Amino acid sequence: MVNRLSEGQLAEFDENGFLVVPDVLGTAEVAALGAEAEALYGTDSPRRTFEADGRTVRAVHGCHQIPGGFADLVTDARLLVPARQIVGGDVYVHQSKINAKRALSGDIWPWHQDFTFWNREDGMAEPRVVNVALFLDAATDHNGPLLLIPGSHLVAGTETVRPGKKAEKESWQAHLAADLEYTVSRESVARLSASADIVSALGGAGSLLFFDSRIVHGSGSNMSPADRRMAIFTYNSVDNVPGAVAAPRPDFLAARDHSPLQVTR
Ligand code: 6CS
Ligand code: FE
Repeated sequence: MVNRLSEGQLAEFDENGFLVVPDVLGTAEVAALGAEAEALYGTDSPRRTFEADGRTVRAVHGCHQIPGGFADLVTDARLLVPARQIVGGDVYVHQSKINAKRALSGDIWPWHQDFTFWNREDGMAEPRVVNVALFLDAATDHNGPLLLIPGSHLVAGTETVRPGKKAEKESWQAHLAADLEYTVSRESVARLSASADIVSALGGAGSLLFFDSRIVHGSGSNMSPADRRMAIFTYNSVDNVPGAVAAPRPDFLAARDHSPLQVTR
């Protein structure tokens, strides 16, 4: 079937915990999505988060829930078919976001594992979930590319739960800031990167990055005059729907619609 990952690509993903597939979406498609991202960044909403300066947009969440290009993208075969292959079966989108990593101001994402957040905050039991990221801008050495440690998704005991400062407004915002509550310790990062060099996920706009929910990753600040916007869709198995939690996070962080997605284009 068209859009399926090859056996070799799946093997690379299983071994490293991530896979970059270049040039999946075309220039015009990406430009249209980029314009929609700017409109979302400019719309006042609790979905939006800001950098520490309080005015530079850091991300907007739940873009797949808003009618438009990102909602259409989640059932595009180029994303959904590989996501189903990796997860193994029917999936829905647990979470989506467009990280802005703005030019000369986008702040860091400390080393962390995504599954820790979805397990601890949303009640997701198993890592039967995959991130599919679309590069809206080229990711270069200079604009804060995503950094990953190959194979770290297979190493147990890397998570560190550091009681972070709770955001003034709501605790869920503590998990979206540059000062994360759940990070991976310096010692773990040193140990993991001693056995596998840190990789920068570089690629042109329109590339896809698939990454495992347990892989240790992070990103530095953007030192370039170019944004590094990235839309990330978290496809979860319909057999792994989160259980009840004491303090459910907003729908735009932990989607309540778990209906299995079907390819629409
Ligand atoms: O809390 C969350 O769900 C988000 N926080 C981080 C740092 N990564 C996973 C997820 O996007
Ligand atoms: Fe992350």
